[in-house]
Amino acid sequence: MSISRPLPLRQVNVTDPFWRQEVSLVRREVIPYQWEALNDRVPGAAPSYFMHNMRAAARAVRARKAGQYFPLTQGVTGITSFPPEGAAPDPDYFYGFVFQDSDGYKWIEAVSYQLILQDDPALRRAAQEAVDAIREAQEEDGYLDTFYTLTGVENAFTNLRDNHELYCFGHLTEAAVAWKQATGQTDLLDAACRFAGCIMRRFGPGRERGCPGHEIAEMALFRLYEETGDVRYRDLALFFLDVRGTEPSTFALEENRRRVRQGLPELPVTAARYAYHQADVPVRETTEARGHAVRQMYLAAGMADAARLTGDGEMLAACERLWRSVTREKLYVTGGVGGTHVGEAFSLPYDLPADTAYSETCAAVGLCFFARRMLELSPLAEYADVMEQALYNTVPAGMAMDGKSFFYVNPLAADPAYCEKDERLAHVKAVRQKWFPCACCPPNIARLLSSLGQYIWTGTEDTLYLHLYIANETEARLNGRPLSLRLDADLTKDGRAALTVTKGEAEGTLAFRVPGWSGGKYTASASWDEGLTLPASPDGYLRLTRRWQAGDRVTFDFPMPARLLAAHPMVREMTHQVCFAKGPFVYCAEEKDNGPRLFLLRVPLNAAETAETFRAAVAGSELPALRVPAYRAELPEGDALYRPAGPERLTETVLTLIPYFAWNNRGKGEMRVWLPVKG
Ligand code: FUB
Ligand code: ZN
Repeated sequence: MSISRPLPLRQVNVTDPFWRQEVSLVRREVIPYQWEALNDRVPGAAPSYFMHNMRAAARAVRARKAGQYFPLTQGVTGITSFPPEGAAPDPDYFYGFVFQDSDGYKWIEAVSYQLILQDDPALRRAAQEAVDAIREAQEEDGYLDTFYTLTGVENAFTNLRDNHELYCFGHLTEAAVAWKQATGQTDLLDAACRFAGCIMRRFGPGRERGCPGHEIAEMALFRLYEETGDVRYRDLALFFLDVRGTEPSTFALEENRRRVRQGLPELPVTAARYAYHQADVPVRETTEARGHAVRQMYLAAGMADAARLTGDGEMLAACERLWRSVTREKLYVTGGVGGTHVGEAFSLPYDLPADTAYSETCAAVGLCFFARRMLELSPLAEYADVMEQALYNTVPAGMAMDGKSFFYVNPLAADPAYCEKDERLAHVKAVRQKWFPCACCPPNIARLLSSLGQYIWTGTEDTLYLHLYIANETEARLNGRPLSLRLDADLTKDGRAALTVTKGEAEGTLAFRVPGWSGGKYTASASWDEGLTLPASPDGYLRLTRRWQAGDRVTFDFPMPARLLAAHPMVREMTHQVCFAKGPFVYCAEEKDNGPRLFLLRVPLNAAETAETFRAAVAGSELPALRVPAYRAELPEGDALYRPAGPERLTETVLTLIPYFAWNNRGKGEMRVWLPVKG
């Protein structure tokens, strides 16, 4: 393993025309909007109850400390609590999902990254208000989870499988580290460490066995360890990983304890029942991505951190198997994961339906976490290819181009007439939503995009790896010496990229990924050698070692023609269908450009060669678009449902395709990524 690490966010200024717009959209629209949502001030949107719960929990903590009575929240069913229909919320009650705290934590994390990029006193004040509210909601022993504080803190840690308090802890910790890095303040970090202390008094080597039902605490604890240097956090993360999937299942044991209290018979304690939670086998024995997709991706990211920090070869091998399972059998062409809405989960290998897809935005965000960590372990271009696939397609699809509404589920085909009427498609929304009762996705997009700079480069002492062609200015170090770099690129236009050393002098290697979409073809030239020949290493990176100095410039041209893609024949939902891609963008057809009944379109197999590229105006932005000669099947005469098979009658048409992420920004209508091939 040759470990590389992301360059600090502060040192990477994203200048890319496309991504700068996305990152500033998050700052301008999404973050202020989410603050309103967290305060339940968005008319017509589902209330978040985040600040409501924090304030109620703070009153409960104060009251109990003063020996006063505080009413417990009544009416909790399963993992949610809502006011009765038509009733006003009780100010002292917990509302929302059991993991509602995490929405605000993710928001603070996103704000922190934005503050690192550029200070903003108003934003900092809003985040400070949230931080103060969180600290006030913390119990004296460090416990911090408004659900249990308000429903009965004596039940804390009794249902790790379903009730997410370790998940909330994980998000709190991610936020706390980011907040410290942004502001230098340790207020939230102290809260996270006190909560960690409370968790460690209960769980850990020699104490109770247990692990999170929804992963994230693992990667958060590793981050806390790296921030503080306190090895107890690393060891707790390793403990959670080691307990997971071992016998007897801790989830089964805790369930039996609950059942005994309810007078119910005990159930078998075998781990095999917990594939949904990735707790059916020990993590080092994992062979397949399974269960809840976000959980699986967060676990994989935590496992990759463990491999990096401990050099554990078995853990690394498990990460590699998971990677292969996801990318060879379970990945949508749009970089989404999660083939079934049943349990928001990975489905069987090759089961990747387009219209009933789940492809949760959070799961694509989680895939980026996993991919970036795999890149840290070994710079393989395919890790960056997949990260890019998620980043340019499903992740931005989760957010409207005005930053004001969001998709949770990201189908690859949608027909509003069906989404709105067919129960089987109840999870697929025909239009983006202002907010969700379970609002995990919007703040996840915000935190990923706000920290985008951390996905572009990683570095070792003597090598800087450029993984993504996102234009940026970077203050890096190479063999201990500072080097300022500028990358010019705009993948919405073409595959040209230029890396210029703007300041400094240092000896070492710059390694440039050859994007998978270029088909391994490229030309390169350098300011000191116009006809530079630079063979890619087997890992897919072009390496240049020299004494770099201001004025050095390397340019690349990665061919970016329109491509027609087919799925592996085992993907039965895509039989005889194709989709278009150009560079990192996957394209889709929308009703707005192509009329209704998109399923009647037929694409000739030479369509990519005849495709014409143009810039289309979509929701006020200029986007790369394609015009492709194609066909539309005519409806036959008569109303017979079946007829003797024969050639279809086709009419010539011209297909217009826009990037998938931009669909549904021009009103409601049909959309398809995969289109039938002309027979
Ligand atoms: O359970 C917490 C989050 O809510 C998950 O990551 C999402 O899939 C949604 O269920
Ligand atoms: Zn989500």
